Amino acid sequence: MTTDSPIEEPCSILIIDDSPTAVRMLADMLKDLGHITFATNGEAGLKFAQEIQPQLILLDVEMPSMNGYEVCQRLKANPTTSESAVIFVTSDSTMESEIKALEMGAVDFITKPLNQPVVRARVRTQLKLSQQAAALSRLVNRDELTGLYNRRYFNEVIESEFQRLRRQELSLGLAFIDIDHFKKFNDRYGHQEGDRCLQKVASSLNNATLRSGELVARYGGEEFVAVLPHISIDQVAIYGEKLCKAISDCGIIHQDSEFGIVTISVGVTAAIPTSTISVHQLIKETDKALYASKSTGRNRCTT
Ligand code: GH3
Ligand code: MG
Ligand code: MG
Ligand code: MG
Ligand code: MG
Repeated sequence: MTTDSPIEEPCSILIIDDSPTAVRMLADMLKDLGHITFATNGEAGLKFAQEIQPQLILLDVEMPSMNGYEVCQRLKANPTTSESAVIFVTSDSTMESEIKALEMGAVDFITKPLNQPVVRARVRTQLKLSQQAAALSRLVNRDELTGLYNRRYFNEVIESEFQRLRRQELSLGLAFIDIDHFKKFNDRYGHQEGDRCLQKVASSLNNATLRSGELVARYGGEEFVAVLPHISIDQVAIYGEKLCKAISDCGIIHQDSEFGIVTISVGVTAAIPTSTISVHQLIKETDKALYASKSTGRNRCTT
């Protein structure tokens, strides 16, 4: 990795500094490296960071009302903003303040007066690192064929959501989704067409799952799973019906199915997690509901 090699993907950089002159200088130095936004106080900076979730934040230390250290602390404490890399930019060049900044989770520390090549080199390095981290996280958490989250990530989310909703005494919904007669689809149309069908189904399921906090994953093969926090059993049943309709509306021809098109069967459950039920039981219940959909005719949702 060299500092002048191109940055591959569009990056977003947020500058938080109370001096408009400093903002202008930094923006000018970095304008070709990404999309630049700025805020001239900590509160506005936090709000922007939450909205745009930038790869990189250049953060001034001395600012009225909320200083850079406090801003950094809040950024790191909030899961929506904690992944953004923070570089402190300050005229305080003492060792103590550098240590303090790094201890707060900053990845680098640049002192004023600003030296353009140094600023650019350090910013490029962080942008590259953040791109590599994003690529790695895609590899670990996503399914290659469909782009959906994979089973590994689902396992992680269902465990943490189960614990969170147990503490909050709120309901957790789960949906299992299985394509009907998919073996026959492959047999007639070929494996490549089968892959394209999986991609279409995956994207329709994803589009039908819009609320924040909800997630659809590929569980394996032609099976998918959705995690739906704060949902009642009635609502989760409506969601399951909506999925069935979304897939049949795609109208993917399947001559060897009794419906003439590709359909799915869905099983759903919802429960408030307690100490007497486990994630494993919730999954088993949902799987049982899916099996009921299969054995009573397919292309339907069962609770
Ligand atoms: P049912 O309606 O009972 O669910 O029947 P089914 O044929 O869908 O179920 P079965 O479990 O018998 O077959 C699943 C098929 O899914 C078999 C397998 O070849 C196919 N499959 C699994 N993963 C992939 C994939 O990544 N690509 C393709 N093209 N096919 C896949
Ligand atoms: Mg300042
Ligand atoms: Mg299956
Ligand atoms: Mg199937
Ligand atoms: Mg099977």
